[in-house]
Amino acid sequence: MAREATHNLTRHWQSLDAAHHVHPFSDTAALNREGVRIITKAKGVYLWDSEGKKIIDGMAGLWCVQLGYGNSELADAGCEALNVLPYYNHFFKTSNPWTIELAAKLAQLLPDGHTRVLFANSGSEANDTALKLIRYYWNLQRRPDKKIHISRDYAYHGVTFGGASLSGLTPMHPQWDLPLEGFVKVPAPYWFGAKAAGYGDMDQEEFGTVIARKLEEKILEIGPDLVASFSAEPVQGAGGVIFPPSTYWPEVQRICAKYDVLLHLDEVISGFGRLGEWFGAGAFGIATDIMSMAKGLSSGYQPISAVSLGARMADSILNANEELVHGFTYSGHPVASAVALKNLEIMEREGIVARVKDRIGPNFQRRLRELFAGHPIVGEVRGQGLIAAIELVPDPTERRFFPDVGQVGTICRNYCFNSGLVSRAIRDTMVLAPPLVICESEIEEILELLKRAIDQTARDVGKM
Ligand code: PXG
Repeated sequence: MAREATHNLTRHWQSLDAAHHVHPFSDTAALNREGVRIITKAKGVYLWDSEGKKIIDGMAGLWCVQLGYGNSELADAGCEALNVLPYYNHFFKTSNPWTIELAAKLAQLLPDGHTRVLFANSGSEANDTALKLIRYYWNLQRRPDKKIHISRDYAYHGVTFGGASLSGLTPMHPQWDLPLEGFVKVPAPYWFGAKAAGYGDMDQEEFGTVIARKLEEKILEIGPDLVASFSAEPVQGAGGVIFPPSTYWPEVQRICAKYDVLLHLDEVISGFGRLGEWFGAGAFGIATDIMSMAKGLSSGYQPISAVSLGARMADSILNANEELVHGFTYSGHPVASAVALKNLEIMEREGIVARVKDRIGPNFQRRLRELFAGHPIVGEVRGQGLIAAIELVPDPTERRFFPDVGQVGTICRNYCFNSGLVSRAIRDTMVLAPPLVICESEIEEILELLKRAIDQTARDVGKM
């Protein structure tokens, strides 16, 4: 397409978008004054917009494109299913080969005991499904009073009534009168923010234990007989890439076991290799009763999610001798299943997870730390595998935030975006989670653009 024609199309699409399309998590009126950027194609770790500008995607879409864009094997797998069986469901004593094989493949990859999966179409649906199964489990145990769902500040578990109620990002609630009754929060194990939150100068290990014990205090305050579950991301993603101290997960597991509280892991971001293990459960040694997964399951090529049941829940639910009154029109969609199955096959064949663990992940983490050591506005670099956070602060010797939280992050994010790098700013924390197939030179390209953006930001705020 000639550049001029493409440019005209940009205006055309922008005006149609402004007239008819309401965007997620956006002020649509403000966005329309600015005009959206229209992404027209993608390959590997790169995107192109309708003006022909090339952009490097440091976020793998929304933390999901594990195999990068333009993988023709994934496209072919989807195409084949579209041609052979574009739709059929699992409601009427039926199934299809792709969904069956996907379930069996997941059972191989999932943590011990997780041999049963239910499918849905998004992370939010997976989490709502998980909440319903948790309720059902306790009803089957004849403990119907166990109904309270505990989760954490800064958690992101989706936008449906259940998912948003579980979420601990407070701006997600007031527009919708959420959270629903029965959803309770405890603090996040956010060590970098601990001093500002009034926890003093505790070291990371002590802080991890203190925050885990907040869960115990909350369970005791509510009454263990009323608490159904604790839901958590192994590493909190959209809440700011919060890595728990090493003491946190062992203590949380002890507490859940002691008070008979089901542990629900949300692996929507941490699953499928992001941390250099198949699941965050493996990365942190967490034994879990129920898990939600989505995003990287299909590398984002198709909307598909799953919930897996550990032995305890599966035994109870599958021996209930009654119909499980739940399921979506598109649960285990053949096309989405075919793509997810191929995605897992490629990840295994190419050793993607081991590559993140042993080579590209450690290199990415080392280079980030080297690059920002001693930087005048970088307070911390944290991460593992191919996920990382860079805290922008007024004084790197103190764990203290800029006064108008979010402003500096937005400045930096805009510099990134304008220079052709997609990075996320969460409050004043810059976040990277590139496709797992990224190579060394592409990492260097991202780091160079990010460094330049952070330098420019430092100059803007008078720190450089
Ligand atoms: N759990 C976690 C841990 C997530 O990160 C969901 C559940 C919900 O998934 P669905 O498929 O319903 O969106 C998510 C999604 C961001 C961003 O800006 C993050 C997500 C979604 C949209 C934006 O970081 N995570």
